[in-house]
Amino acid sequence: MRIGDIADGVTRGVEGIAAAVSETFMEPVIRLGVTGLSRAGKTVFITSLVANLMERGRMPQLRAAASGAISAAYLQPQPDNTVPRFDYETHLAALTGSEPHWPESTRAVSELRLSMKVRPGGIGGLLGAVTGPRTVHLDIVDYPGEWLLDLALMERGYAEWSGDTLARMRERPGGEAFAAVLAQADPAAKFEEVRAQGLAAAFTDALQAARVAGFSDCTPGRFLLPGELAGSPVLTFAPLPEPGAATPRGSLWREMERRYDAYKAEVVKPFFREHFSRIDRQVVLVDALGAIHAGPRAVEDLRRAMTEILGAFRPGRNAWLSQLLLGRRVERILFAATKADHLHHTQHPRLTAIMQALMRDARRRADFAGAETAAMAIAALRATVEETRTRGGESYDCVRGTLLDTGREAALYPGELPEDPGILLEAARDGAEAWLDAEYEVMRFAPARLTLRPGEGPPHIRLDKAAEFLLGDRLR
Ligand SMILES: Nc1nc2c(ncn2[C@@H]2O[C@H](COP(=O)(O)OP(=O)(O)OP(=O)(O)O)[C@@H](O)[C@H]2O)c(=O)[nH]1
Ligand SMILES: [Mg+2]
Repeated sequence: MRIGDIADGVTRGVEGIAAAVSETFMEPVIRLGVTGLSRAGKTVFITSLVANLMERGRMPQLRAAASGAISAAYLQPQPDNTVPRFDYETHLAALTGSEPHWPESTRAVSELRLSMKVRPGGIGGLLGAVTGPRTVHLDIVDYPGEWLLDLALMERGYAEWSGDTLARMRERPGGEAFAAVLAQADPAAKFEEVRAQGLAAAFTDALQAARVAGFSDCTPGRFLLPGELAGSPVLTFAPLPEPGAATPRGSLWREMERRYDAYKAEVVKPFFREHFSRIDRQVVLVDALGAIHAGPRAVEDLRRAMTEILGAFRPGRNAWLSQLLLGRRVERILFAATKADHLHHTQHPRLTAIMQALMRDARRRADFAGAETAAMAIAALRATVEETRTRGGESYDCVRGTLLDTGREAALYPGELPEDPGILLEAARDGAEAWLDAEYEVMRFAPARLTLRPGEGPPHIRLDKAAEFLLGDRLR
């Protein structure tokens, strides 16, 4: 075996030991991180992507699928033994069964391995004829975007974090209720567990209220998604106003500070070390339509969250992270606005333009260079069909689907996004309370009942284009 073979990662049809060795060491692996804030569409995205990579009839814009270079794709046991497996079969059954419904919300990191047989150059490709097909493993890792936003905590001590968080909460839903609980606590008084629990519970409620109202950055991330950490000291703290004088030992402030530091050391760090540091390609799913519906403040908050997320991928920004990554870095990052099937296709370019403007801004602010980035509008699972209706002599481009709340069919007009994304983003930046001259309806459709032909995955919008950006170069 020549060194060149190893470097190319090409598997040859050799037998015996050489084949076993190649299995372990030579088959290329792409580690694709899929993230987004809660309800952004991660589970639906992964399920539909995997289904559409296994049955590639609806993936013309993924070149390796269109050319026939991918000859087979199949699930295999994942490499990480202690990470929960992404429950593909259950999620697919939910989406494509006889009573289609959206999958359950997921609360933690999970992983799935899809292996693909790839013939370089596609069917009849000269290279493929020489080297034979090789196997490319795609390891998909689903993790909450909230965990990524926690990186901002690493650079801040408890006092600074408390100050920032209290200021931010004042302007958000839930902030007042928390302030009322806070008013009864004296940071310099002796620490009492019950008081700490009350504060943490009120703080969690406020984060939840902000999330429900469409705000993106509701960190610390595990307060919303505690999993098995629920009730533990690392999740039993809250921001406090800094006492003027030095805080005595054993005070509420001191213990809260200690728990905040423990959260960073024992929750945030392990995630970045064990999961984040190994990602090659990343898709960040964004419910941009949801934020637009929620109003200018939510859009401004989304913009800030995107900057923070991009900042996490910027090598060198954070000394601790740089040391962890040792020069490794994510090669491509896609920001995808999900649920584009809520809009008629005539409005898709506008949603894309909004995403691109948000991303440009995030790149500029995070002073980002390095990874290739792209922004687009997609729907991982198309739940609607398009319809143009006329009323009062005007025609409206609508989408039709089954309403989630009533189970009835309806054609809805979502409102019109502006042609110039600057109009939305400027109103957001200026702190406007509401959009001036437009309203955007939020829609909740149930997944449509499907009859899939052999060779076809579930219907989507531009999932193939997203896959081409994320994986295309590694499948040629
Ligand atoms: N119309 C439409 N709705 C979608 C699509 N993808 C997601 N949704 C909606 O968004 C909701 C959340 O999608 P999920 O994939 O569960 O989102 P998630 O990011 O995994 O959410 P958590 O696990 O709770 O963090 C779904 O229940 C759907 O209502 C899509 O492609 N089209
Ligand atoms: Mg999920």
